[in-house]
Amino acid sequence: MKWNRSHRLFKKALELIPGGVNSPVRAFKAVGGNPIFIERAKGSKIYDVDGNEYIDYVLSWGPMILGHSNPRVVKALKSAIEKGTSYGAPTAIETELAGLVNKAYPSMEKIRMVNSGTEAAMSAIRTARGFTKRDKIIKFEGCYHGHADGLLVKAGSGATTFGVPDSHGVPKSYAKNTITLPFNDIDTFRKTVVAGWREIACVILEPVVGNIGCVLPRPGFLEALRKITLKHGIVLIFDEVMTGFRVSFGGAQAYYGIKPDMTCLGKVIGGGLPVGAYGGKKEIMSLVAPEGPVYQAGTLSGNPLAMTAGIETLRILSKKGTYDKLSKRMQQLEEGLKDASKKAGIKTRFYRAGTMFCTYFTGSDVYDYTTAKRSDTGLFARFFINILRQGINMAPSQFEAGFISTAHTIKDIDKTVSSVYKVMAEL
Ligand code: KE4
Repeated sequence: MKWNRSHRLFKKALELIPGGVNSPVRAFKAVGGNPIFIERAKGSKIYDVDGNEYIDYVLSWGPMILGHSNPRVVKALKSAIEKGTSYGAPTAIETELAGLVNKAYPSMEKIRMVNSGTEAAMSAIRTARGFTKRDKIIKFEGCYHGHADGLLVKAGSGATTFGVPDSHGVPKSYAKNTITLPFNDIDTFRKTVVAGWREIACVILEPVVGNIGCVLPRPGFLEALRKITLKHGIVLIFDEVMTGFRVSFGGAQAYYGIKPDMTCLGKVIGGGLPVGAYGGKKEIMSLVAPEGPVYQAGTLSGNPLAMTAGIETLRILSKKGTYDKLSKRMQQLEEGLKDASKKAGIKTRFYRAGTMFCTYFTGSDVYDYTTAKRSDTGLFARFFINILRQGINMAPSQFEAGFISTAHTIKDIDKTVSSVYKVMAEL
């Protein structure tokens, strides 16, 4: 497989863009080699500038749940773009998308659209602080909620991948209001809350942690979080930017039956265009400007193109049978990947939640940041570059989730499984 054009483009990008990329995880730093540059994408496939075709399990880190260039989404965007790209004034389609989100996430009684998951998480936290008049927040090790200063403390995703879970440039005064606890450890959580609840505004978590791979909540963990936060007047924020419409149509909150006070969304609800959203109880969200004193704003928030792509995507996802098909496909992939690593004699642990998954290169269970970090990242890196050569595009980090789409066919799954076996057998 040749990557000459990608290498030339990367060299040029390095002169103008930090690390040659506009988001660190794309840089292949954790797996070695240079990133491939993409030319186009269609359905379950992406094509790089050297003409190579890949079955795509990154799917833009989650948004492309219908696969790339879904015909109905493209058609809707084409007609929307004819009417202009941004007005800086309210439109009916913002209310329409808010309505579709509210129907799928009834806990989100009021919703504010923003432009990224980072904006959603930071704004939700500011609102929770305004509501409780408390300053501290609790997050969990390995959870990633975007790159707002106070959240880059033991963060997941690229921050874990590159070993900078505590980013430079974040003043100690910011980080001191962030309490970071081990995920799935309810005793430590309970002790922390009992000792300091008067100062704690909110708890924010990924209910399934997609930013250290795919770490599932232990039975009872989410329920206990809900009970303890309710008791102490602490706002429970589910960051479902990744799990939203991925774990199920109603996200992790529907799947696990937990009603958070606030939710962050992103990715899928923009159908691949820049979007984020935060929302929750009316009494909390009524504090958000201009209704209340918590300020938050955005030039392109509720952008007509992002709203259009999001509406079309949710309309298709809400069609009966869509998630049955996705879960059947996911099941086939899970069985195949587990079988391939067993036959190849490679110790792995596979976890999935709905249509997101992760294969850890480890022989022991993974249930939090520490156990995820025990994975053999060197072996993963060798696996990654070789499976890429087989035309399978996986996330370029052991600490990221993989995703499937409605466009992935059984033929894609069969090819993926046979390629994984071939590569693993040669590791
Ligand atoms: P964005 O600001 O990247 O739109 O969203 C931040 C964010 C917030 N919350 C969760 C649970 C997230 O997963 C993310 C972003 N996810 C990463 C992938 N692990 C985005 C990929 C990247 O950083 O390039």
